[in-house]
Amino acid sequence: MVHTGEQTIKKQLIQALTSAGDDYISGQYLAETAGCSRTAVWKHIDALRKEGYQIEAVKKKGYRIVPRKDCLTETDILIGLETEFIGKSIHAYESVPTTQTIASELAAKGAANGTIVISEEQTEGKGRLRRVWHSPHHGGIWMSLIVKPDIPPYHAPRLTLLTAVAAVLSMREAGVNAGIKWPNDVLVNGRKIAGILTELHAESDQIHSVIIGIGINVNQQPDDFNDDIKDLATSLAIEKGETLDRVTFLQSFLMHFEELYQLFLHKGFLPIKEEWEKYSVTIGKQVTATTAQKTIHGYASGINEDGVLIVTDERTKEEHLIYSGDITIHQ
Ligand code: BTX
Repeated sequence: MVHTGEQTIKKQLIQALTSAGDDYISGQYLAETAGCSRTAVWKHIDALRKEGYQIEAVKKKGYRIVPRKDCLTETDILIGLETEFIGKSIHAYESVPTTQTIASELAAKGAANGTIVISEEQTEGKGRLRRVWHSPHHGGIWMSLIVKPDIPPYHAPRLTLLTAVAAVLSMREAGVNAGIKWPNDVLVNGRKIAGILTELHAESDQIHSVIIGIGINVNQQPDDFNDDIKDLATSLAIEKGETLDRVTFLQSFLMHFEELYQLFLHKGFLPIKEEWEKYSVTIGKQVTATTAQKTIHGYASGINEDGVLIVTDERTKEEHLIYSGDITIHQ
């Protein structure tokens, strides 16, 4: 993460170099475009190389960028990102154990609302309940988003549902018909394409931060999935039959998230709940709900204003509120 002024210069340099394509452009031209000295151009080109850009420098000709594939760098994500505050501060890594821990540490040190931590690979990606989240190199989007909403801590689970809606909207925009399985699985044709893990840092009546971890399978092919998830998982590329530009997809996700987040803060949970129900694949189905205490077979009739699933027992007709657990859907 760098200061805004430096980031603006880097963005301008990348845009100028990219639009020049195969041609070299002079240091002087770059300096004029970015409004800085030639020494500053050199310094920022050096910083961009460290971020992973391949930029050639040839005497008397100038600079040229080597096109590269879809990398989730801070500069690439910021170019064209139209949000106000979500994703405006980015910590991008090549490989980390889990983005969740880094985000928690940054939040404790006062990271800005909307900061994201993203990595090309996670070696210890976490799911819920100490499950593993497979996060192979260059296949997906593994990201933790820090938000600091002024809401009571017990409302924080609503953000999980909101995030699932943002994921579904960005997937549908990319041409993939995703749905939501309560509480947080994003599915396509019954296979998991994304997972969400929300962690709360709060005192009894006040939220310090919410760390929303989201893993989205973007460009994996069937062989990229481990044996244990081969039959359960899918990716956007598998569903669409072509690879996607992860940066564009991420920008669309962040935009949808910000819109829904603002809506939630200003208008409450109802509009989010309605969107969630629209894309739910659980509501209106016969399900088996397994919680730590019990197993219920019944009809999933809806969610309440806390995002709690309502299941009506088939035999007794009693309504059960499912706060957390796993759901099997029977067609
Ligand atoms: P979950 O507990 O709902 O799902 C975990 C289960 O999903 C696993 O037990 C496995 O069966 C399956 N699974 C594991 N990896 C994948 C995958 N890549 N695609 C499809 N299915 C899979 C869901 O937990 C929460 C996931 C959050 C992941 C993000 S990534 C960024 C952040 N950092 C981090 O460590 N976790 C979050």
